[in-house]
Amino acid sequence: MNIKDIVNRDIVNLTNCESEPIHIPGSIQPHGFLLGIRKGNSRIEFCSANSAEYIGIGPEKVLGKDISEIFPAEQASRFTLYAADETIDSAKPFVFDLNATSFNTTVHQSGGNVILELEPFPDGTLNLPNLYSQTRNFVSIMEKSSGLLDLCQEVADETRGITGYDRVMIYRFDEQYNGEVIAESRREDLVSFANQKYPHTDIPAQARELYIRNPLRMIADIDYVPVPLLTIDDTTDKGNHSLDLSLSILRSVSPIHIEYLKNMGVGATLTISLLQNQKLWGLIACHHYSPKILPHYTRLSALLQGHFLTSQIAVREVAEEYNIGEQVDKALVDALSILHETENFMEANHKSPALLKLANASGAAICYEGTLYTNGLVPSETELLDLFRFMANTYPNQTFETENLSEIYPAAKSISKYAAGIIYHSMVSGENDGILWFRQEKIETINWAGNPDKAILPNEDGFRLSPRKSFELWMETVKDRSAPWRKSEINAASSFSYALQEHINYRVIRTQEAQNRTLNEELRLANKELSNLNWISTHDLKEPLRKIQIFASKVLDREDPDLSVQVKDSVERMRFAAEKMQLLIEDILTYSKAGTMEKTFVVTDLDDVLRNVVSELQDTIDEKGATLQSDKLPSIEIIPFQVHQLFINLISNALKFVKTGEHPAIRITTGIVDAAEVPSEKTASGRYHAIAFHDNGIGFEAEYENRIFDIFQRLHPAHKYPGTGIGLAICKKIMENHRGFIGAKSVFGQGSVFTIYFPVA
Ligand code: BLA
Repeated sequence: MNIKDIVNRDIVNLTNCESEPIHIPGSIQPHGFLLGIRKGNSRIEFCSANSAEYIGIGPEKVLGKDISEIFPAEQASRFTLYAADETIDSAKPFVFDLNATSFNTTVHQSGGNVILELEPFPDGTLNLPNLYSQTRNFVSIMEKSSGLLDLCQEVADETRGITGYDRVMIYRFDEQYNGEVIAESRREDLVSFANQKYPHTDIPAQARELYIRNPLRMIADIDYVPVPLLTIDDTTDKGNHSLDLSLSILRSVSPIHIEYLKNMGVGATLTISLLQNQKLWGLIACHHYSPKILPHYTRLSALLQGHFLTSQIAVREVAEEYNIGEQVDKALVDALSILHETENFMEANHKSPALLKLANASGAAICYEGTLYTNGLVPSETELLDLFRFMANTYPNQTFETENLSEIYPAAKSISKYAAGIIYHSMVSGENDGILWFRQEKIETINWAGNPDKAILPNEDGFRLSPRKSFELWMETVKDRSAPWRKSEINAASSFSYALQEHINYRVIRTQEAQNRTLNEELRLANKELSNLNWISTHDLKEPLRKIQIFASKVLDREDPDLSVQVKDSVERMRFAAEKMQLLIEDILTYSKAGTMEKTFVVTDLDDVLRNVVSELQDTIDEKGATLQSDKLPSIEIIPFQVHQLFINLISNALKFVKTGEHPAIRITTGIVDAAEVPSEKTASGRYHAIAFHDNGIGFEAEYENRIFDIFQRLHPAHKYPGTGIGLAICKKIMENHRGFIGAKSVFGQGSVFTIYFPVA
């Protein structure tokens, strides 16, 4: 019979350790020996090379034999029953006795094999732990420790008490599996590792994977010589003879890791996985500075500490999140009340500490109408302006947060000291405006307690693997990164940003209101001045004008033969000009009165108004041989004297602008129309009485349809059609006073239609 070993001799080094198949080393640690049988069979297929040291029988005599040929038949048949169970309870290991030695036998299935790991009881007795007192202790710890860190400290102390290791650490992973020692219980003379940080590469992915499946590992003596696993070399069998030792307790450990521990001066370790949601949350890592074999039941007690701690992690983390959330909320409330109490938060309160606390930020900056307002630790002004510009372009009208700004903004590498992580909210007040909260780079914020230099022993190959190197690597992996933002912090920052935006909007409205107020005041003064002007035009202008007219008339009436024809002509022109000026003054007066006079609305029958107007204009009508025809007009609420004026103006125009040789024919029609039919750009709404004045006059070009209502707008030569150019402007103002409109349509040379629109009550 030929025997071969199944040792994995692939060379592992620092560059390929991620792919080292640590679950199939083909060797074990020597503090026990290993046997392997096929499932449902009792022939021994695998045997570790050290069997003779424990049972006095070498592998060449063990391999190929039945269990019952090595151990007493009674034990062998009990074992067959024990191993047939689908789930083997590790709390009840099998015990083989041979030559007055008891072997604690841990049994598990691996693929098609059943693996037996036999360890002699180190102190010769089977020491059952006092689970009752262990549990009672934990419950009291649970009650007295308030936070997660307290609890970890207690568990570290308790685990050291139970196991006797020189150092017990609670090691926690971050999202990238970088680790940190968050609690430590140690022999007093040892240097502390508390708060030390390690990169994720110190525990490669396949190792973490393995530790999820197998929650406990022990290295009993760092200086051990691995013991090969042997099997029968059957040349006819080309099968794969490797043995998966994932769940094994004696598995030989990766040489890389051994080197690491040696460099630290460690003699033995025990590691227990701490899981949360099927992921590795952390480890309980125990170090001893000399070899140490922990008996089976003590290992189980240590494992129980791990279970105790794991059971509390989620609850404590939620409680911690809650506490932080509460502090954040409080800071938010403070910040909001400051915001609401101040006129201009940017100017007066941007340095308020609550602004930072609400997001647990190390700095904050507001960019408002291009001006920067900063609080706490922030990059320089130019760097900030560049960053705001970048954010406004990349995330317009958005919010954004990151713990690694340089990932999206390479220029951030130079500002990581202040701005490794940011929360950003854009604001609409001006170009590039927004608010930023900053977090420093993690490295900057380390409160360094453990000195990694102290955690190494001198070694001739230059500490290739050592905590010092690890720490440098950790710094590389977390470079330019801040601690991640919590949900509560992100939410508080949002709430504050929205409130700040409102604050700014409110300020804009307030400034506009103030501007409107000043404008109104200016308008009021202008109006007052205007009515003074009216006063001047009526009294101060009219009076001298009247005198000019009187004296001109006197000169002309005297029929003085001494006056030359030329002088008479000049005086006549002077009188005419004065008359025109008087007319103009009167019209301006009417126009301005139309705006300023008291407006009393009375329900009036427009037919009555029309009748009065016609009788006032009767002479002209007769003189021009005009005809006037009207629909029945409605009764509406109007300012009667103004509408009288309006009708006078419209009908006078129709009588005035006639084609030579024709008699004016005026037709007034009425109806009700929708706002859409009213010729106004904006404010028409509801329904309107539309009253149209049609004439057969000279009309005007379509382009004048709007301008015709402007003051002093004249379309026709004054000598032919005299007037001041104010009449239609007065009509427009009157219609405005009635919340109505006026419009004009015409075909040049064929007549015009002027329509007035009164809102239907
Ligand atoms: C495994 N590395 C581990 C383990 C720990 C550490 C806790 C689990 C193994 C065990 O149960 O003991 C790391 N141990 C630490 C750290 C401290 C500690 C950080 O006590 C700090 C106090 N290791 C490296 C590098 C590589 C590496 C650079 O530092 C690879 C290039 C590999 N570490 C490595 C491997 C394992 C490991 C392969 C698996 C060991 C095994 O289970 O076989």
